Amino acid sequence: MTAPRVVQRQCPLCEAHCGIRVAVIDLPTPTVQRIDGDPDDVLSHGYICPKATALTSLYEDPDRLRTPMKRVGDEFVPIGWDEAYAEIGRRMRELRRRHGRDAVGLYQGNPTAHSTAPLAIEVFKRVLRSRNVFSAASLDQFPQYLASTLMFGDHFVLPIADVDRTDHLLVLGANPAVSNGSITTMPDARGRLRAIRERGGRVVVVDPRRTETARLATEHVSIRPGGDPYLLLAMLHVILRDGLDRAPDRVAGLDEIRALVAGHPPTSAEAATGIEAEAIERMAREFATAPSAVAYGRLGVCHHQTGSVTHWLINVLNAVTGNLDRPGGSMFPSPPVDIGQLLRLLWGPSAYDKYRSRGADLPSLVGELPTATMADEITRPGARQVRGLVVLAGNPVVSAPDGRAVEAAMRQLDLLVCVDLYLSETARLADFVLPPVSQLERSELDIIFPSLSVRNNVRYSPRAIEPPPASQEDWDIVQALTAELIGPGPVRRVLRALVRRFTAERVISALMFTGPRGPLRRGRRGLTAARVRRTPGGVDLGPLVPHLREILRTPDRRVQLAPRLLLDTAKDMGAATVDHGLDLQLIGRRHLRSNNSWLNRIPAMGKGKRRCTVLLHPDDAEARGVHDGDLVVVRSSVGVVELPVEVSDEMRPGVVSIPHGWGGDVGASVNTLTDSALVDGLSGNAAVNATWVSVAAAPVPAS
Ligand SMILES: Nc1nc2c(c(=O)[nH]1)N[C@H]1C(S)=C(S)[C@@H](COP(=O)(O)OP(=O)(O)OC[C@H]3O[C@@H](n4cnc5c(=O)[nH]c(N)nc54)[C@H](O)[C@@H]3O)O[C@H]1N2
Ligand SMILES: Nc1nc2c(c(=O)[nH]1)N[C@H]1C(S)=C(S)[C@@H](COP(=O)(O)OP(=O)(O)OC[C@H]3O[C@@H](n4cnc5c(=O)[nH]c(N)nc54)[C@H](O)[C@@H]3O)O[C@H]1N2
Ligand code: SF4
Ligand SMILES: [Mo]
Repeated sequence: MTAPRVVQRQCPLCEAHCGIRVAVIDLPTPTVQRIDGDPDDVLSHGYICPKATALTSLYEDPDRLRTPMKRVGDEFVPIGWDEAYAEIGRRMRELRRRHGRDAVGLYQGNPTAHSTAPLAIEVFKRVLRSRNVFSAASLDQFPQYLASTLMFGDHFVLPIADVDRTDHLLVLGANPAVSNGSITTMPDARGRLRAIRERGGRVVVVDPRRTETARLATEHVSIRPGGDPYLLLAMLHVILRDGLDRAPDRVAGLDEIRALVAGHPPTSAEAATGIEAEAIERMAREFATAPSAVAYGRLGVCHHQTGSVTHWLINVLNAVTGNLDRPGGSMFPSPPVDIGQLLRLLWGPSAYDKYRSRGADLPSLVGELPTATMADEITRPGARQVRGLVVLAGNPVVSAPDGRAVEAAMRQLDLLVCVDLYLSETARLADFVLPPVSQLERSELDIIFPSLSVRNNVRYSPRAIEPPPASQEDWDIVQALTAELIGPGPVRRVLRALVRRFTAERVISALMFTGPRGPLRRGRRGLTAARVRRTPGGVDLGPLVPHLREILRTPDRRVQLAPRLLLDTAKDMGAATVDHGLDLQLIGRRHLRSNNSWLNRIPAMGKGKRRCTVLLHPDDAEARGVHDGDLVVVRSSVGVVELPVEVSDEMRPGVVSIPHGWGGDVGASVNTLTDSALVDGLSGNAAVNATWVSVAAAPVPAS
């Protein structure tokens, strides 16, 4: 047997982008023999999680689509690429001709961020010029985008936790031990967190569940869901009251913050947080007096009606304690391609509230409407109604709140085109499904995650396996759809000719050449894409360095600590969410062996294993007469699901957890229970963790 060929690249399944080594035997047919961690990788140093092996399964899976499909009645039939494009193009153009440019919308899903596709997607959006653009970002990080827009002047100036150098990490609503970091790329988060403790630092995890991360921490603080902004206000109160602040000069608005938090002593936060005032006092002092400290928040705080306020307060806490833009604190990477600048070139400065959704009256952010309103924008008659939708690498039927309403809305569309590897719960409803090649069959130089990593770096992923001749990548599919939007004629001919020259690889080379580290600015020492492509394991560009002054986009070049909108909202914050007479608060979770809505369908990831369970505290279980393994009925104001219960004292009493991403064939979708009306009113982000439910033993089926 011939020795396998080994390709060093990254796993593009989650934000960690760990380096992997793919051993491939080419004959008689290309077969992946093994995937393991790449010790040469400059960021992950050999770490991988169990999901990396799913890449083999993804490549081999007979259920993965390999040809475009067209719906004929209730069936899907294979169709050629050209024929599919032509038909989709004709129908998109017809809808736009009859109903205007908003008639065709776009939903951009999470996996697009893990390829070069976003470059092509921005061009698609430019040509589409529809107000009906939605994405997974408003189910995820819109609060962070808005906080950055208002405080730093650009949504993509995103603070990153310098976990490798900090002395004190305060985690609010994130579980990096499972997620491996998000909007802070930190492969092997467990190792990095352990290292903080080993060097004498502290890790404090604020979470209603004693999570995998909490178990690694110095301290777990069990908070009531939604309590975080009150905790942060009270911590700021202590810090400013006791003169523990060290805010740098280039901030504006410290007096307004002082006035705001004066009215929020720790005792006033006890009810909303479920944390004793004394503990809050101590948390504040420990944070402020640590040599360096950083507060880091993610989905657990984004997914609340107070998402934007909380992310703002996290940034304020980092700033007033002198930890913004400082080693060991909250920092800003120096990537080789300035994504923010690129977006500004295409769209102008980060836009907020340029237009609003018709029904829920929510603001647009960076050219998108909140996905929580998508079903409504499809079903609500009127001039801007969505009649055709292109879904790129997304599964909103499972991932958006009130999934059943999304499904019903999808069925009502005149045209649904899904670009997906699988017949997902959403793609199943499509008129056309266009499948790109699988992850191992494409090459890419990642220009997104260097903007979000704990250490400056840039890495290349060559394809491990040659794709079949007539196959297409997301990049090609999006280009073709863009050409179809334009329609036949000279403009399209010119564009097509240009597109053939501007492959993703060439575009990225040019962006790097002209980028902040490229030869155009740095001369002969400049970093080129060619060098990155020649360097397996990637190019290490050193630790993060303070440079916020250079990237701030606020008019006065100062960090805005107290943007009026956030300040006013915080002054007005109600105490809790409406419980509809239900008695338990529902939160989400993730599992190391699954990824959002789709990896759990892949055989290698243990399809069907008992992971989609309701976690319930023993006291709550006892009160309801349910035992571990029993089936329970979970009811919200929106829907009902039936799932097995897992009794666990890792839950805070009064709080239950159901993992996100199940549904359809495996388990039940938590988004059957979530209400699309629950959003962070400022950013429009879905507030799925603000859901109230009841849990009861399922009726015993009659035998
Ligand atoms: N209740 C609740 N809801 C949530 C969350 C939660 O925590 N709780 N989390 C939210 C978050 S953070 C996110 S990011 C969203 C995710 O929401 P989405 O992006 O809508 O959903 P995904 O589950 O990521 O689905 C991705 C789809 O893309 C396909 N796919 C995978 N790789 C590729 C590729 O390379 N190209 C193409 N074309 N297709 C591909 C998959 O088969 C799958 O159907 O869900 C959100 N929804
Ligand atoms: N294995 C795996 N890794 C993933 C993913 C995956 O599906 N599987 N998805 C990827 C994606 S798209 C994303 S966006 C990231 C998400 O990355 P994370 O945000 O780190 O992941 P979550 O598990 O959603 O963590 C949210 C935490 O918030 C807690 N929480 C809920 N409500 C509250 C609250 O009110 N306050 C506080 N303080 N905590 C609360 C939950 O108990 C949970 O532990 O993970 C990425 N990585
Ligand atoms: S943590 Fe796992 S899924 Fe994420 S990039 Fe690393 S190996 Fe892939
Ligand atoms: Mo996400």
